[in-house]
Amino acid sequence: MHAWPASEVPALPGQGRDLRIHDTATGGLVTLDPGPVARIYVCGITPYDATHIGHAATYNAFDLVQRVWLDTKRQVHYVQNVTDVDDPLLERAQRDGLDWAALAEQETALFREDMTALRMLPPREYIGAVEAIPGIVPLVERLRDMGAAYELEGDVYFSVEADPHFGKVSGLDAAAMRLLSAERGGDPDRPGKKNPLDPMLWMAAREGEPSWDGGSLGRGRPGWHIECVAIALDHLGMGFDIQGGGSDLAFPHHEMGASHAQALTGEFPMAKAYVHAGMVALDGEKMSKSKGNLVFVSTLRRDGVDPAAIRLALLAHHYRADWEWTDQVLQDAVARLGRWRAAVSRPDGPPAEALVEEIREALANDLDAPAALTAVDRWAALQERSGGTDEGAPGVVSRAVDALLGVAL
Ligand code: 5CA
Ligand code: ZN
Repeated sequence: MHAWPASEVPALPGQGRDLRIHDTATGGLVTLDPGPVARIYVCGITPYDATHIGHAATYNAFDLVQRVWLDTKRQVHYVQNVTDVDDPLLERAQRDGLDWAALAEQETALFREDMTALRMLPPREYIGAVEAIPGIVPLVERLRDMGAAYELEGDVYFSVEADPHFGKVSGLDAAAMRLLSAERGGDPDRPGKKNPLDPMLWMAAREGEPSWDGGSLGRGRPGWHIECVAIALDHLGMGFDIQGGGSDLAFPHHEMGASHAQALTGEFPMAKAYVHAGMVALDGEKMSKSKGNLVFVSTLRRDGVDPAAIRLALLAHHYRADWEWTDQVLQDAVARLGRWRAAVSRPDGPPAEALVEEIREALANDLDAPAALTAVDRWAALQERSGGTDEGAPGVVSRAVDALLGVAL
C-alpha cells in the first residue's frame, strides 16, 4: 500500500535530545538508545469508519516520536499497518450492504487525507493485512510445527504457554486478561482451547466471508495479532525500539504479538519499549467506532476548522492521559493558533534559542507536548507585550514549531 506525502521538516540549529519514554512493560521511563536508524512499529487503523479524534491523538503521539528522533539526526524506520480484513470491518460492510474491500479502500484513503492535513509524517512502509498474508502463513505453519500452536476445528490457535515471557507487556493477572480478552476480540469461552486466553492465528474459511490460500493451513484468513507481528518482523526484525498504539492495545494485542514473535525467534523482547497513548472520550465515554460517539477529523476539516488547530488541540494533552474532547478544547486551540501566528508574523522578536531548547527538552521527557506548548505561549506573550530585537527569531520559532510539533504557522 502507499502511505501519504510527507510534509517538509525544517532544519533546526543544534541537535535534539535522546527520547525518554514510558514503557508499559516495565512501568517506568526508559531512555532509548536507537542506532543510526530508529525502528518503530505503530498499529494502524481498521478502516471501517473515518478517522476520529482518538485515532488522531494516538498517531500524534507517535508522530512526535518520529520528530524527536529526526531532530537527533537519526533516520527513522517507521512501519504502520492497515487491518484491511477483520471481523469489525466485515460486520460493518454487511450491515451497510457494502463491499468490504471497497469500504476498506475508501476509509484508508480518507485516513491518508486526514494524516496529510494534520502533518503527520508518513511511515516508510504502510502495509495492509491482505497484502501481508503470504508472509503470515509460513509464520503460523512454523508456530504449529514447533508445537506453539494447535488446531481446533480447522482454526489454528497460539498457545500462550509457548512463550515464557507471556504477560510481561501488560503485567495483568489471568482474571484481568480473561475479561479483556472477551472484550477485545478474543474468544476465551470457546470449548476445546488449551488455555482460554489462546488467540487465533488462522481462521478457517467461513461461509460468505473472504478467504485466502493458507498452504498447509487450508483456506482462511489471519488472526489480528499475527498480522502485526508478521509485518513488524518482516520490515524491522526483532528488538526494534518502539511498539506503539493506544492503551486499549496493550492487552491482548501487543501482549499476544510479543509472544508470537518471541516464540518464533527465541529472542526477547520483541520491542525495547511498549508505548501506549491514552484514550480520548466524548460525552464521558471512550470514543469508539463500535459505540458511535465520534468526532471525525474529516468532519471538522469540512466545517472549515484549520487542521493546525486540530493538531494543537491534540498537543494540549499529554499523550498518556485519558481526556475528553469538547468544543472548548477546540476553541482554546483556535485561539492559541491565532496568538502564535500573530507572534511569528513580525520580522523580529524575543530570542528563540532558549525556546527551541525548551521544546526539545519537553518532548524528550516522555513527549511532554503540553509543556512545549506552554513554552511557546510564554514566548508569544512576551512578543505581544514587549516584542524583541532578535532579527529572524520569529522564523526560528515558526520552524521549530513545525519541525518538532508538526504545526504550520
Ligand atoms: N487495526 C488495529 C490495530 S492493528 C486497531 O486497533 N485499529 S483501530 O482503528 O481500532 O485503532 C487505531 C488506533 O487508534 C489504535 O492504536 C487504537 O488504540 C487507537 N484508538 C482507538 N480509539 C481511540 C481513542 N478513543 N482514543 C485514543 N486512541 C484510540
Ligand atoms: Zn496492530
